[in-house]
Amino acid sequence: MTPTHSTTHLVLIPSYNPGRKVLATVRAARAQWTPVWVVVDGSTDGSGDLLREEAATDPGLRVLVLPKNSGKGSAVLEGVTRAAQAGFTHALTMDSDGQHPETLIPHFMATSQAAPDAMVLGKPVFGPEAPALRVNGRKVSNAWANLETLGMGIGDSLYGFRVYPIAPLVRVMRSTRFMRRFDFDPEAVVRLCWAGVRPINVDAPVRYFTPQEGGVSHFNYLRDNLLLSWMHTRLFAGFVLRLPLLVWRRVTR
Ligand SMILES: Nc1nc2c(ncn2[C@@H]2O[C@H](COP(=O)(O)OP(=O)(O)O)[C@@H](O)[C@H]2O)c(=O)[nH]1
Ligand SMILES: [Mg+2]
Repeated sequence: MTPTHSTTHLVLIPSYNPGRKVLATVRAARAQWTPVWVVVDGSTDGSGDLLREEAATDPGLRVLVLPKNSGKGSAVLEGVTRAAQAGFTHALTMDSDGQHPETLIPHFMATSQAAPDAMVLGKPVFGPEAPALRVNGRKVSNAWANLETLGMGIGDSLYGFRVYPIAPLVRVMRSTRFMRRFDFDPEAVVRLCWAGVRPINVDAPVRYFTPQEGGVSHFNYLRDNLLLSWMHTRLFAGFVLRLPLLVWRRVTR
């Protein structure tokens, strides 16, 4: 199969110490799409060199390196800023650790190309192996996100498998110094909804691997839940300020 080539839509993979699945993940994405860019976020596990070697023989792959770990949001912002300079208008973000369904890249891209003003959000379909703590934890974040947007239709606030229109994403990110780490995914959807970017939800399986299978997560239950709670507190305040606008949009739609 030849990967679909695009000059408007790229695949963007933020990557921090991703474990041994990274190369297979990037190759699987490359089998679906050209180009694929990886942002190595200050990784210290040798994956940066591995990816650079791969890019040396694959012109469809580009590797950007941040010298210091700066967080998922920062890595995505670096990637989309450079992508915009290169003329791209949309980015499909996905994880570097094999958890996301690479085979759905063309379908997500086609959905975005048919509705370029919208964002295409993956709606996770969990297998039986998904940890209950993560599955239930996101229900809380989803309830907040839907309240903060007055039910504009966010199917899932946390899943990182998404297509973003780059210009509004860069605009909302530049408007705040937050959403640079694990708070990126939920804050991005909420702020983009506020900016009038409509969500389209598409089902997408998510896989969880055991450490024996090469599964790696940098999610830290206490640290990241505190980060998310603080984020929703901020977003709730933003919601109250925007309430008249959101109500107005609702009634005029
Ligand atoms: N946690 C974390 N992930 C990062 C960072 N920078 C980039 N990423 C990437 O963001 C994605 C999600 O991270 P991960 O630890 O797998 O979180 P989880 O899938 O929610 O358990 C992966 O592709 C990471 O490599 C960072 O500083 N911290
Ligand atoms: Mg992961």
